Amino acid sequence: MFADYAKISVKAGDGGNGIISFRREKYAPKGGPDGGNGGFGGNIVFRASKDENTLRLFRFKRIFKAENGSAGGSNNKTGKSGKDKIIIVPVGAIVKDLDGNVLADLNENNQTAIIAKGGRGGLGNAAFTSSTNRAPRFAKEGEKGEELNLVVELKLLADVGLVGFPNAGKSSFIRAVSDAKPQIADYPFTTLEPHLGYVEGYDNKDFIVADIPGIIEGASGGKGLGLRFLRHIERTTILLFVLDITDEPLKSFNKLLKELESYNMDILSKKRAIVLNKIDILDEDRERYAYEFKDENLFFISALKKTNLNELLIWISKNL
Ligand SMILES: Nc1nc2c(ncn2[C@@H]2O[C@H](COP(=O)(O)OP(=O)(O)OP(=O)(O)O)[C@@H](O)[C@H]2O)c(=O)[nH]1
Ligand SMILES: [Mg+2]
Repeated sequence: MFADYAKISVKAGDGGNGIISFRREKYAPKGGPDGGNGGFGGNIVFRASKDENTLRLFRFKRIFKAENGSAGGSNNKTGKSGKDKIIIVPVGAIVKDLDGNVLADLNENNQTAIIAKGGRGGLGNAAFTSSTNRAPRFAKEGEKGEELNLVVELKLLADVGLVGFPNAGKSSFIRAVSDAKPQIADYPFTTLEPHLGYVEGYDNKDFIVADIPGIIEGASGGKGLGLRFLRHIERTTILLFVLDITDEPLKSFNKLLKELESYNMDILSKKRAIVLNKIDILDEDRERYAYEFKDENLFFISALKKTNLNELLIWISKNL
């Protein structure tokens, strides 16, 4: 399962019951009504956080409940409100009901949305006191909290998408420039699900980079992990082609273009840069590459050693 889609259930807290109570004081046997109201039930709240990258949380936990409100007390005491349940999701999460209606579209860091409302507390008998009924013997139950089944989707709201063959160093790059911590290893298809990294760009132009699984020749025909992850980068402004400089980058680039072309031509009209990675191993023939990639924006970096990253980040900030 890939963590960009999850079905969950939520239940907001019930309101606390109002209570029936009468003052009992020494020497005042017939005290007035003093039953307090119940407290509010807690809400189910979603909050977007740039520190969260996937919907992995929902893999093992599918049911979320907020706290119930407490019952009212004697002496006109209102019951304690139940605590909200805050569900933290990545920026770009969309919360829908099962009919597909969008309940929240969380596009910004720290944006919150109340998805299920806690029940109101019931009124205690004191609240029903009136000139005609000075000693009401009834109180109300708290309202039930809303209960919903939800679909949470992660629309990767990335500004920059990484494409490349497996092992080119896409995940290493996103690790080097952002706070994302995807796995890195020297075998293909280390990355099985998309990751987002939040990058502090230049001139306060922060941006989000999407690391997606590697693409291989034949991916458009279903080879490897196929091309389905490309939908996550369809809406990015910029594509970075991350190519291993030690492994015939021009050939790789042409193969990648072919695969992308068969997926969707529009993807090729995006602004893009060629990022030749692993210059710590091999850094020769820059002129040849400049010639081979002459119509492209070309960068030479080492994601591993964090070499020449600034220049690229500046270019991205300027081109967003
Ligand atoms: N020497 C060197 N090795 C690198 C560099 N960048 C990545 N690597 C290594 O290349 C291997 C693959 O790196 P990843 O970042 O996992 O590559 P990826 O493109 O995310 O690969 P997939 O997730 O499998 O598509 C790892 O062993 C990295 O340590 C680099 O700049 N220099
Ligand atoms: Mg990877």
